[in-house]
Amino acid sequence: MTSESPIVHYLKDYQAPQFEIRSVLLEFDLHPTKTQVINTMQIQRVSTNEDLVLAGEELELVSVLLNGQEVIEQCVVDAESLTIMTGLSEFELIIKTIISPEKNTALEGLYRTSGNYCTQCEAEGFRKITYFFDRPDVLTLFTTKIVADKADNAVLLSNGNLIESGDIDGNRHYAVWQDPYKKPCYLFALVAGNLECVEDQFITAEKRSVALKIYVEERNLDKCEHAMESLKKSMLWDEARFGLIYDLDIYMIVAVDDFNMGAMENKGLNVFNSKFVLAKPDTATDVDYEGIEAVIGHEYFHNWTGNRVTCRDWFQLTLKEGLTVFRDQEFTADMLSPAVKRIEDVKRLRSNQFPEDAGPMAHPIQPQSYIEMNNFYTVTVYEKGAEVVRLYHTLLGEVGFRKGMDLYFLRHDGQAVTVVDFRNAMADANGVDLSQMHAWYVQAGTPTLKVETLYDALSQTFQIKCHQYLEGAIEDFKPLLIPIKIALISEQGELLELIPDVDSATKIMGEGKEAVLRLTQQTETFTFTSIVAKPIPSLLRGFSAPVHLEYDYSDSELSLLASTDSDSFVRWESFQVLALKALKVNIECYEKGQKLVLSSAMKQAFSGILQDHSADAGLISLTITLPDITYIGEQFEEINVDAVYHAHKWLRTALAEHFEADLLAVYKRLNQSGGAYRYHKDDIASRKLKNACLRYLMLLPQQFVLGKEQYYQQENMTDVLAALETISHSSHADRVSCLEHFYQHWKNDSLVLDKWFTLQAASHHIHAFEHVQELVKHADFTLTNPNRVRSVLGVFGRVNVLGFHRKDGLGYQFLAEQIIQLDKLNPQVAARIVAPFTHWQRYDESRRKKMHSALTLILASSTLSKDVYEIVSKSLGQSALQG
Ligand code: B3K
Ligand code: ZN
Repeated sequence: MTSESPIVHYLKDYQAPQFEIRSVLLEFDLHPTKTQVINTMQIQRVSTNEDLVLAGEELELVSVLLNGQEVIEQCVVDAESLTIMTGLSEFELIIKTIISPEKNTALEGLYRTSGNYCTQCEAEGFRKITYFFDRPDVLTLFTTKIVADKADNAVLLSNGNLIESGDIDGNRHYAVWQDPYKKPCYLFALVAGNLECVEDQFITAEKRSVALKIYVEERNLDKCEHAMESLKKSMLWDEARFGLIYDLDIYMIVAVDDFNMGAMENKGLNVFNSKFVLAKPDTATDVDYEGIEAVIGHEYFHNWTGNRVTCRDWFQLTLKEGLTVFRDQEFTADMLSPAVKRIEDVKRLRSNQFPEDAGPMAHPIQPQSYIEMNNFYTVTVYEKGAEVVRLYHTLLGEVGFRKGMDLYFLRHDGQAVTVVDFRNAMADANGVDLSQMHAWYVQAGTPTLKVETLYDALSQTFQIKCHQYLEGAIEDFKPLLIPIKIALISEQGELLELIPDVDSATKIMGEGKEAVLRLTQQTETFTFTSIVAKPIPSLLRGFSAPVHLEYDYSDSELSLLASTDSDSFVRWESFQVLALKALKVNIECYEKGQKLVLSSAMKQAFSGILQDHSADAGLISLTITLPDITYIGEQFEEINVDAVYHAHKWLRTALAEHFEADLLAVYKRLNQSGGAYRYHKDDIASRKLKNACLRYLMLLPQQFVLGKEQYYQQENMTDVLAALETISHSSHADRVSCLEHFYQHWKNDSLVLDKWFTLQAASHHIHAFEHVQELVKHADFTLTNPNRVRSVLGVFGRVNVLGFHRKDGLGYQFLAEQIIQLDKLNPQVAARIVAPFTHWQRYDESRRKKMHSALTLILASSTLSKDVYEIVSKSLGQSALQG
């Protein structure tokens, strides 16, 4: 550890800022190893007499002028702060520091990427640029002057509007940017280098023209069209759906290759991982295209939900992230297929967030403490946070939700606020009491919703009894407000009219054939009348709350729902439950050494779905794809990796064998080559279904040629990669030559090369582990590029069940050693790679011990960052700092 006892930050300790910064002028003189930063702040005291303490790390302090007087001798400087003793109530402070962007491999603060300069400040990176109140509730007006060599830095960018620029001498030039909006320093950005730009414009609803500029390296100029289209669609969508209009005259996006996450919403100057900007049909898959549209939208939507209204402190992160994810989910749903999008989001939530919520890193969407804030940019804060925002939407309806959003902006534009302010706006705008929603913010864990039903033929009533609980939390469990969207279906598959009895009517929203049960107590019963025959309940339609649903459906009920329900989520889910049942049976068979079985219920449902020509191809593809291995594992207290892996593979192979002809027919119908690539929901859906069929067929050795032909014949990356992925899992003699062919073709395109690394790191090949050991020695592998690291080490730990969980523990040891090396360069990314280890207690005893040793090995590293320390120590239960 760098520091013996890491500081723990608690929400309960929050104190309002003691000083205000009226304005700040930042003057950068850029140099790879000696960038000078002059920070001139106009400061006003708010409190009585506290000393001025500014955050700062890894800065070389040159001078401190207080109202023009050098006071450096009277300052106290330590590794994390600068304290200035002064009793003045209003003063100017000028701090001069030197930093080295070139040496910054953590990619936080000001750093270099491909010879260009760029910044990343959220959450607490600004303190690596200059001494400042690096907290989101200190908002100020920024002016930024950048001076740099012309030859290496043709472009000089920062937030806001360019107000001045010019030459200094023959070799150097400068630019001055001014942001008219007050902002916290985490939204500051600077970019300089030799970049080219693609330009367009957007005319706002107020008829103002906004210049849109996407900056990339020259060789990537032909890959920006989709990003630009996505930006224009986002701007239009936010105006139409939320009445939110962009507020500056310029919107810039810069794509960089070395970036710790997806993108960053800096005011007027978004910095993006190039993965979420660059696309051409031959280099990017449908998933990439969709990711670009979603992330461009997400960062754009932050301009209102995040920038105009920001967070009071980092414990409120879900205020901007949960809300902005909800908004980007709705945007993608509107651009593509709402049904497919909802199911994909639920899948992601269950496979990533549910395990996090059940493990040692579990935390509420509003964490109560942290050591390193960057560790809390989690699926819980983001995705579960978005589900909680969706609860308001379900409870209030689109109109009520919009009223709440309008009031939120009316009250809080220009402020740094809390999740309670958001909830109050939603409640007040609709005249309702939403205080019970608080429990969703402070309680970790995925609640279980247990449903039982009772049909009484005599009174023709149908009772739905709902009970909620949280595993392990018996005494201090606070019942959550859970909206349960339902319908009742007759045995013929028809939706029934819902007529609640008098008691239930007050707790049920909606009328007609779909209703929302408002569960507010731990146990409640809802009764419907005039039901002439026992119905089948269609529960949690649209996945109306992030819970585990327990209801004892029979196989025939599941089959009926899977084939006829009008709610696509429930249709999909019913098949998934059937498949899970089948997998559980087979896992048990595998454990007992018995023969594995393909049940007739499974065959019937699979065949029904495959033959359903009326259904959306995207939905069919999602439905025929079995639950993923992580989600299956989650169903067991102790995960038997071998049994889960083998049962999963066996069942897929059995389905492929049984339905070979049908799968082949669908595959051939959809595998039309020729025709230009279109990013359109119908084309995406048919590629998705075709490749889902290919994945099954490639489990049969006699069908290998299909994948090989698709690989060599198709031109769009979606099809090429889907084929190569199936080839990479196989042990076929042509595997090596196909992978080599791809490498030779794409070795100079780093984003495509990432895909080549990913395929091999995820491979089910019997020697996958040895291959991964070779990959980290490959000339194109580097620990300094986060995308490359995630492609190999991230994928290996998360996806490669066979390699990572090798019985001899070598997979664990390998990853632990890589993490120790990576942590010295980039703690933020290293901490992410630890994630697969955090669930060590869920495995068999032998694996538990080996994973524990790997975690202990990491913890013993003499150079451990606080990022990795926090995750590892919490996983080992050595820290009392839970959530
Ligand atoms: N707000 C950034 C994430 C910053 C992560 C800092 N470790 C991107 C986003 O969520 O839009
Ligand atoms: Zn975000």
